[in-house]
Amino acid sequence: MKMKNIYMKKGFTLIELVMVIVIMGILAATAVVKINDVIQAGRVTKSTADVNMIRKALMSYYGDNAAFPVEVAQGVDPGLAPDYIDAWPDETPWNGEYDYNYGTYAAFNYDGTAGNELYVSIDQGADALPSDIQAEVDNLLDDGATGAGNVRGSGASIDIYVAEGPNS
Ligand SMILES: [Ca+2]
Ligand SMILES: [Ca+2]
Repeated sequence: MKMKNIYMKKGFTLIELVMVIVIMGILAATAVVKINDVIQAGRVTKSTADVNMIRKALMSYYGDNAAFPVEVAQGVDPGLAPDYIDAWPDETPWNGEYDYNYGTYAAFNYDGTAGNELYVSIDQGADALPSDIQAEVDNLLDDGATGAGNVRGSGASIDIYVAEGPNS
């Protein structure tokens, strides 16, 4: 009895210690989840801003040239800088590249003319671009459904329909 009193006065009981450790673990896990949410939300915001900038630049390009740029490889500026944008964005927030595409995309063929669809892809890089994040990007730019509409998820990338028309 005497021993127990001394022990309790000196510090925590084992049960208290276990409870503290469990609570700290829960708090730490919650903090990690929240930090990850904040990081992903920032990436979604940045990528949609980049896409909107590219989209606007392409429409200005069309206004001046009555045509869209020809197809280029992933990560390559199709000719928008320096007149329409300062520079083609180096990378997506997921460490991938933006990809300007001029070609055929059956789901985006709205005018019935095959091969003149214009779309920008946010390609997956070193960091994963999971389907729930793709849906968040889609939600900001389109309808939130990655299998329909003007923004679609296609495995590792998100494709954003821009327009259809002749190229230069
Ligand atoms: Ca078409
Ligand atoms: Ca969509």
